[in-house]
Amino acid sequence: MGIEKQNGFKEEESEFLFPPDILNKLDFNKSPAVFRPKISASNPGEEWMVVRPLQRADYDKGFLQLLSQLTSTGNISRKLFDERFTQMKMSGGYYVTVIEDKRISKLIGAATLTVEQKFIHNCSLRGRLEDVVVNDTYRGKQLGKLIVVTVSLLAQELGCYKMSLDCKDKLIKFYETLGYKLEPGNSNAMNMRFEDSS
Ligand code: 16G
Repeated sequence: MGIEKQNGFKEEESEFLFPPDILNKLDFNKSPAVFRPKISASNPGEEWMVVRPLQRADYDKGFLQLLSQLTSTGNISRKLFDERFTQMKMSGGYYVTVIEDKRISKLIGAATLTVEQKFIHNCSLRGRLEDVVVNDTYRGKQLGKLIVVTVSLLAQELGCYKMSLDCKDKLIKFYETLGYKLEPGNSNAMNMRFEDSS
């Protein structure tokens, strides 16, 4: 099935936001995270699970419902989703990565790597870990670890000199086990909010 665009251009719903191969090549031995049992992006532990880039069709696979477990998503129409997907793909630097339960065609985990281009550090790149969410009915399958380590290794693979995140205080310990550190004197996240929510 395809989506008919206004300009008549047909885009496949299976279209990926970024090439999937790069995820399967990630070397999980490079991460300080300990997995018991051992799993990775290419071998997530269950044959019904897959770790892959976001697809256009994920609008129908509960992507937004999953994100709403993290924060407010607002009311996003298919058209709006589709436009944002296209913009992210065209601009590059957006690596929205998901875990799907293929038995029910539903997304059960997601995390985003965004890559910022810099002048500093010899025109380097900085990664940001964003919008990490796992469906809590899938507890005990190491999915939080799996999705965060996947995008963190991806940042390293893409040449980022560091990867940053902000999170709730209660999650600090979790991220520390995956290699993130509160840097002494340099660990504050500050926000200026321009809207209540939407
Ligand atoms: C957390 C998320 C951030 C997300 C924000 C949404 C991680 C590591 N951090 O800080 O990515 O955008 O929550 O909260 O997932 P907000 O709606 O209050 O901005």
